[in-house]
Amino acid sequence: MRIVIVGPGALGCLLGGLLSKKAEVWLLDRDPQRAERIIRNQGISSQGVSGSWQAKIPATARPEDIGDADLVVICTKAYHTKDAIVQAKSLVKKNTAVLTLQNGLGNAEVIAEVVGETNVLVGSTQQAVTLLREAHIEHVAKGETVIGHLAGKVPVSLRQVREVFNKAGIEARISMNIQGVLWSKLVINAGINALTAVTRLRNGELTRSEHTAQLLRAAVNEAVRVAKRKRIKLLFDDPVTKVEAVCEATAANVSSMLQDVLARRQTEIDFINGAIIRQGNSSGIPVPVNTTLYQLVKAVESSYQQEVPRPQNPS
Ligand code: KPL
Repeated sequence: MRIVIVGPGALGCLLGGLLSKKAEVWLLDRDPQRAERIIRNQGISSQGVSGSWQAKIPATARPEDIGDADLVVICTKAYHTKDAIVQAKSLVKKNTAVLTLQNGLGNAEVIAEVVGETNVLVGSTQQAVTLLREAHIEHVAKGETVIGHLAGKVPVSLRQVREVFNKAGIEARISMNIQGVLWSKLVINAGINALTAVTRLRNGELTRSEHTAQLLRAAVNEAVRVAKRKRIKLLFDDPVTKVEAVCEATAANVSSMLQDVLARRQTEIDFINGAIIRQGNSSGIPVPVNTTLYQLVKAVESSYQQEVPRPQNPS
């Protein structure tokens, strides 16, 4: 099976490295210089819960170097989805599955606009991984990956993807309730990501202070009210307890949004708390805490240049 991972970020590197033990894997990058550096530096290296490993994976910014693919996994930031699938389009043939494991809502629909709904698989993963430096990751915690088909079918490709993931040690299962899967991850991200980005805390710290714990609960409860109004069937009965458990399970992790803020990058806030706000507005559910978190992250993101530096010798 030829697998192309689009986007060598934290998750892309993890999946690429693990899958390369069981399949032919390529990395497709939008940045040709970074792709060259990845090849020159012998691929991807990782430390953490899956042990220390290195994976020599070919990387390129030119899809024509690859030919075609059996599986394309989109691992870019949500705001790069359109560019990523346009770049990868020539790899997608009649039987190619295109899987999105990105955060937030709307990625699968953007992909389907470019390659058609039939080939699109959607999923969500609870793997916690940090990009320490280019192509070097820390695998902080393992977690289940749930996949499904955008139109609710079970094409052969879905079973094949589950099989190759499981063989590579990436625990995966198929769900017919894919909207529930996406919304469940959205609720988790809405509770954790923005709050860690604003406070600069690791996931595990959020439940240790009553102040952040209260905000987490409020953000989660708002998101759940929106989901219920939209008749989404979440994967857990007690969402607050679930999100607190994710904080514990990924206690040492720097959330993807905090990683973005620390690197002074654009965040995925528009696709997470921003999505809750849009869906809340269209269903008449007030979401004041999500709105405040959204505004705060937007303020941080738009003012990296204006940050007051830490004093050299604080007294
Ligand atoms: O998905 C995550 C993220 O950081 O984006 C969680 C589950 C919060 C793990 O850090």
